[in-house]
Amino acid sequence: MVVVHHWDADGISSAAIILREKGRMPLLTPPVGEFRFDERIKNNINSELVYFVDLNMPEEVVKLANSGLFAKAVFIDHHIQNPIVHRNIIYHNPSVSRVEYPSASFVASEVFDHTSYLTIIGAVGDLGKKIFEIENFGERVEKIMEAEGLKKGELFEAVKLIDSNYLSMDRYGVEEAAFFLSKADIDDILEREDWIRKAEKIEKEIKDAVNSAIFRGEVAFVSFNSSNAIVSKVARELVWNKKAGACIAVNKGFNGKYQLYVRLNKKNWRMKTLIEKLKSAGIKTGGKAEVLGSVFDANDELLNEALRIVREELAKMGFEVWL
Ligand SMILES: [Mn+2]
Repeated sequence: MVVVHHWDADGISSAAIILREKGRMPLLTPPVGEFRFDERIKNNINSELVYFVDLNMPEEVVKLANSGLFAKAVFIDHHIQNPIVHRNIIYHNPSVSRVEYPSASFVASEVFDHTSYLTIIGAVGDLGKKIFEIENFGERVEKIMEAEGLKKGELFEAVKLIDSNYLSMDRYGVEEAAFFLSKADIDDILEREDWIRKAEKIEKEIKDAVNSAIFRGEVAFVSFNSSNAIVSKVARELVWNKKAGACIAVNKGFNGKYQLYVRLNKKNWRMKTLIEKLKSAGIKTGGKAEVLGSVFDANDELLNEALRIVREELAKMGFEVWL
């Protein structure tokens, strides 16, 4: 058996639940930040049974199944997606048929009849403090907290430490984290010195970037150099806490690549056209109504073209254009 899991706290805690219930087995995560199965995964899932957890990649899993790399798979997820119907895949995702689940860790806990702090760590990881306001699940989280003697602060801290692995782009660290959680209790997490150091470094980088942002009117612009995957956190901070109407964040030090990230505040959720325009310009971009992210080769011409498009579209939304 093998587990393939998402790199965030939800994927890691869900994988740990499977190890606790099914015994020790190898753990694999995709290249951090990329939703694809690379050669390393394809070469290591040649087995009787593969668990795919918290990876919103049903089509890709079906492709793997059809290529005969494994005998059977169990697919556990909570993202809204096209359900899998395949003779070799057992599909668990209540979000597509019953009620939306906040995390894969809740789905895995039900599939394996498991309850522990791992059940709620994934939900706190995916939703933050919003989880406590979600019908039914909020109360379920509080019940488990009470039974396990956990405080909210401890959960938030543990999530931060677990997520320091993917934020620092440490793929092996992510996989080791899932194994560690399969044996650890929450105090062991809170005491992991190496994770504490990683998280501190990341927090400082985020803070420095946020403080270096330039505001003009409603628009915040920030450019920084970081090998860590912090750009989305920087933009969130600027829009959610520093009250920017729109934030444009550029990371020119992302391991040989450039990252461009744009986030809009709630009043201005209409990013669709901008995403399409960047894509048509040949800039790999993903996103939704309020947010977009691009990553491309470190090339100033491409960046300037991307920024020109961003400027143009933000002006159409009524933002003052000054870049
Ligand atoms: Mn998740």
